[in-house]
Amino acid sequence: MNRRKFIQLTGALAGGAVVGSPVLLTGCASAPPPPGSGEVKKSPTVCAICFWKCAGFVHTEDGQPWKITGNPDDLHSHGRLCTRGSGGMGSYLDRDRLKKPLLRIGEGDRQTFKEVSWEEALDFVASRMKKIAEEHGPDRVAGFAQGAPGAHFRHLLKAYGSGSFGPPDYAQCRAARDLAFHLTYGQAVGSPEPTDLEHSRCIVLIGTHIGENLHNGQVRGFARAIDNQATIITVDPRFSVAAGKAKYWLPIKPGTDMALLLAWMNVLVTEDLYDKDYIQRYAHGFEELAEHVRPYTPEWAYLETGLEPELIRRTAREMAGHAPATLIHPGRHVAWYGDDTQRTRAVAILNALLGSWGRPGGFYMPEKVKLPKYPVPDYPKPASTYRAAHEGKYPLAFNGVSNALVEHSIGPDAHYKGWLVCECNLPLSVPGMTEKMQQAADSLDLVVVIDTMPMEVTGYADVVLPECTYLERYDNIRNAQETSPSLALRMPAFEPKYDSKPGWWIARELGLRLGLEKYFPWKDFSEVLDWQLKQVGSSLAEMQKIGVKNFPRKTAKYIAEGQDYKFKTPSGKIELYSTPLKEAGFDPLPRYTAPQQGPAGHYRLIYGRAPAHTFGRTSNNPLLFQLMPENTVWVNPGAASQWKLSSGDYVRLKNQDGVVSNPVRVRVTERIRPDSVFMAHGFGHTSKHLRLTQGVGASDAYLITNLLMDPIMGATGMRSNFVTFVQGEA
Ligand SMILES: Nc1nc2c(c(=O)[nH]1)N[C@H]1C(S)=C(S)[C@@H](COP(=O)(O)OP(=O)(O)OC[C@H]3O[C@@H](n4cnc5c(=O)[nH]c(N)nc54)[C@H](O)[C@@H]3O)O[C@H]1N2
Ligand SMILES: Nc1nc2c(c(=O)[nH]1)N[C@H]1C(S)=C(S)[C@@H](COP(=O)(O)OP(=O)(O)OC[C@H]3O[C@@H](n4cnc5c(=O)[nH]c(N)nc54)[C@H](O)[C@@H]3O)O[C@H]1N2
Ligand code: SF4
Ligand SMILES: [Mo]
Repeated sequence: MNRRKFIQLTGALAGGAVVGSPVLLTGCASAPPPPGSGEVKKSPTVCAICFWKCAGFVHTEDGQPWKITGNPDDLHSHGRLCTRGSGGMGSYLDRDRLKKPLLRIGEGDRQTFKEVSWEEALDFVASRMKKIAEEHGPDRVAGFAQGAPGAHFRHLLKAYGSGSFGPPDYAQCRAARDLAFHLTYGQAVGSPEPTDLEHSRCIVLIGTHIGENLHNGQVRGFARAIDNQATIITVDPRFSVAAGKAKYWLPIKPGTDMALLLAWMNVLVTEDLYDKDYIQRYAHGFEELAEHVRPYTPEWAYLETGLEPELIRRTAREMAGHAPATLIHPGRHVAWYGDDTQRTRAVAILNALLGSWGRPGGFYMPEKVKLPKYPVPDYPKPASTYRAAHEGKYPLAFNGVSNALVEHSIGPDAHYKGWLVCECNLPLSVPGMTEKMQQAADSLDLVVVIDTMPMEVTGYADVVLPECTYLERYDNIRNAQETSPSLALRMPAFEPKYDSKPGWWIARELGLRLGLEKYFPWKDFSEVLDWQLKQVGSSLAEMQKIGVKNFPRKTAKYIAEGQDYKFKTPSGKIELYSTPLKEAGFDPLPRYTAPQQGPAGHYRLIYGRAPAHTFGRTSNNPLLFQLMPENTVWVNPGAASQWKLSSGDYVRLKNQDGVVSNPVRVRVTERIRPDSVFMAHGFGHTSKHLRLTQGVGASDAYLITNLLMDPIMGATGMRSNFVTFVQGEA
């Protein structure tokens, strides 16, 4: 049964749906119960609605959902959850959740899913995995596994013998930035970003828009900086919410950011505005950099970026005036134009010129708790890793590029024979893969999807395993880098609904069936947590009460004035000039390449976050759906009048390769440049079983067919796609 037909889960399979439940339809799950009417309980959680992982409490009344609030001791949230986190109960209540394990069965030419027992589903997966291991080797199973559940399946796959992982939060998200900072400072930025926003005197946001992009700690730090009258400079072709708070909005011509960054460096160097002591003490390659940026004058940059030379000079001087408390934010979703490592290197270098790394108001030094791992044997060495899919490309990649892994799953001789997908909706989060996903699914011997919802990716599976939501399970302790070391516990507030199970349980059951019991020497994941917590003077019982435990710092938060500090780079210095890049055949200093232009009558497609949603994972959440049911396409008034479009009209978009979108509502606004259109990512779902959101709004993912790959590490640049309008029926 190799050719997989895409299966739309049908309503008939849903079973037990609470259609018309007042909680679902009115969102009154978050309304307080009448006082004193039931037993109120509160249990700690770590929010899983986005990757920021705020700690909070789930409040129940007589075991029924009431509300989720922030934990005041939590450094990620300082006690306040964002809109999405507060609406997290909707993920538990969603009537469209996956409810039972599903197995693909063929009936003649027709394929469908059959509800099966866990026993049958797990036996099936384990037997196929054994077969692949025997016939091809366990390294031929690739993992697309994200988030806290992903960690359980990465453990399983590593124990099995796989070394290929290609999660969308690598090549489609922040990996280029992390490599760039690692090359420059010997340290990746990581998450949460150690940006000392609240002490900043000047914050520069380049294509990152705190406020719509909601990560609680950052929003709070940003708000504090604004209260403290810090200068905000935003560089964005769109007038973002952050731009509304800014002293300077630089509506840059899309794709020319490198020109601006080089021109800023030019001003700092030629006007002697950089931090000389810092550079002399800590940096390597300043002479080469100074020489390199000489031709990149603001006058030169004007022709590329459309930004007045005087504005470029003035903003550079303002940044220098507040240094080192000036923060050029490193951004997060940086997979833009195929020069992403080099562009974020330019951001890293600019920060170095201002002396902001390791200084108050710039970047602080994060610290984690040294939490021992639960003892299990070493993993076997995989016979091949994700590099097999890179074909010698992307030499500095430190994880698999999802697109490359998909491509190497196509055809009878493909490297990969099986996929295990957990918490990744590949069709919407890995652009440019629509046809290739189907071709891969046609070729693979096994596709397992572990999800909470009947998202598009489930349509390619042989087996769908329904995970319970984060409110119904334990996961690994959150041990994230913060201003102070801090641990947080996620524990179940409810029994798993329907026939769903926690990820740790699913991974362990598969492990036992694969003969990997030595990697799972416990019965319940709470044993692992208790053991780990006891190594650092806490316990599961303590954490079940407090949720968050903060520890005193053991290392300094900042580099002291004049301190002899050794960076973890080959030279022990901040590498303005990068020898590792040169040795790998790349520019040791960042260079500018002009962006591709679109066909006539086309507009550059720009996308980004909306405050009420996380990607496509929340668009069917009944509580968040009410806040933002659909996305809109932002169109500049000039373009709108040319195409006779008004706000509220529905229009389809057609990209340079002829791909046509769902109808999407127009929003005519001066807040977008005339050469571009913008829409929020995460809409345009096609899975029929997402009853609220299916067919609502348009998907940027399907319109992104031209990918610009970063040759250094494989980031999939998505911002070189252009659309035109199709009116009427397309
Ligand atoms: N076109 C386009 N593509 C993008 C982006 C973009 O802006 N535009 N952004 C990129 C970025 S920055 C990122 S980080 C990635 C994100 O990529 P993804 O994380 O793949 O994006 P989501 O759409 O949120 O899909 C998450 C999937 O996990 C499932 N899920 C949610 N909670 C759980 C859980 O508790 N357990 C399990 N097992 N599954 C769960 C959801 O139902 C959904 O299927 O996308 C990248 N791709
Ligand atoms: N509400 C909400 N918050 C989130 C998420 C979410 O899904 N929802 N996801 C989280 C995740 S995983 C990530 S990675 C971050 C991503 O958050 P960000 O890093 O802020 O990335 P985007 O949301 O993609 O923002 C893109 C911005 O870049 C602008 N832009 C487009 N082209 C250009 C250009 O050529 N130059 C410049 N300078 N700007 C340009 C767009 O107009 C838009 O304002 O958000 C995080 N926070
Ligand atoms: S920022 Fe919002 S969605 Fe993300 S973890 Fe925190 S509360 Fe949850
Ligand atoms: Mo991301």
